[in-house]
Amino acid sequence: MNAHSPSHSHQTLGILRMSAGLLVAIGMAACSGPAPTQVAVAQTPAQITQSTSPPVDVSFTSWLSQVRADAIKRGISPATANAALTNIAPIPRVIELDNRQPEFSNTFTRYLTNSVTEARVEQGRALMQKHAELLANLEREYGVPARFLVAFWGLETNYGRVTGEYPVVNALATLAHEGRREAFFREEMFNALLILDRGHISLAKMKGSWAGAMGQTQFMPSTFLKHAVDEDRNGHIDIWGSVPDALGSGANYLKSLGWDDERTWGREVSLPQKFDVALASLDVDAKENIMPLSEWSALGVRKVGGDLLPAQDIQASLVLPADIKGPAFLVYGNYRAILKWNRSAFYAIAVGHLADRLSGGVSLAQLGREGDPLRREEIVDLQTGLVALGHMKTADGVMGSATRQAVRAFQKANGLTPDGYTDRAVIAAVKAKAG
Ligand SMILES: [Ca+2]
Repeated sequence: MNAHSPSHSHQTLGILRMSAGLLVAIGMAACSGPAPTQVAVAQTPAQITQSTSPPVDVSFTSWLSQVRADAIKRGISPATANAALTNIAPIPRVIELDNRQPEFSNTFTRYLTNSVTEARVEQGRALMQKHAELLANLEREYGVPARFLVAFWGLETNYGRVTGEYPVVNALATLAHEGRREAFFREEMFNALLILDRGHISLAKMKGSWAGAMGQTQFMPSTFLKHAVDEDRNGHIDIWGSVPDALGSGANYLKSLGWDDERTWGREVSLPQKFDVALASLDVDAKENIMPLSEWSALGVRKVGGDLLPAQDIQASLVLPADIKGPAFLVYGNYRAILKWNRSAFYAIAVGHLADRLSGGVSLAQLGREGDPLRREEIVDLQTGLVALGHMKTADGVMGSATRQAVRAFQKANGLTPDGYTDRAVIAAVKAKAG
């Protein structure tokens, strides 16, 4: 399971993100177009503080005293448990965000344009210079190149600028009490208490996203406990305020996810005129048709611009995040390491592409026009038709792997290009066929 997005992301190709930085990045984009409702507008601390003094919620209060007792039984000091779990109330905004269903699907072009901006590239390059020594040490110590560490940093929190303003224990208590995923959030809440107990951060400074992702790397408390490191060796792991601790923790985490320092993440490629588009992976993990670069070469896949692919023994799969006319990527093992950080193809490509840009790479060649985001009802319509035609089992309104596979099956059965991509023409064709 993804280390910091506890829900939704297992099915989506980049729709929901709970980390503070990306939500704001998407939020800014929403100003210029139809506003996707998955946008979480950042709250000011004042709004959040206000929401913690509502009428007393009896069920929450009695639940909380039980949780407090459990925490102490589990070895959390009474002082920490009492300070963190007394006089708090559910945060209504957190429940609202947790229950929110996206009204629109995101499009790759929109996502990439908003997450890899020129400003972000420039700031990232400047920060690579500023922290050159630290980054070189981290690369030596953990085997993760500077450009990737800085790319994660940029996408998660806009380089530490937007780390979330929700009090983490309170937010996690809200989600655990709400009950949809109680076991997960309850455990994360205990983990957060353990971090407080160990003195890494004060209760007042333990802030994060509404779902409990913390600090400049947006680690969930469990990820913090397993992978965060005291890189500046001052006795505290401070992924909120210490850049060495934040980036060192990110590097240590990526190392644990199997980062291969001999390789990059993948590359944009160009496909030949005649190409079996069904070779593209539709599952989120990009594990279909993994083949050596030499085989992709033999099929006519080239670097953007027409040069031959590197003559190296690299296993790669093909990802088409938009339709067949959009950009194509051959992705390697590190792409899947990025997916373990956040299981979203859009995110993984954005990290890889931002890393490339930070080290002087050019913009994507085939980014193309920005497609229209699909409304949730349109996705449900499509799925209802696909269910009727026997291509999928249930209509859930989420554009995930199952839907893409079903679309591909429909396309194949009807002589259409099987890229698994949904646009309004495909929806119309499915509806016409399903009657
Ligand atoms: Ca430290």
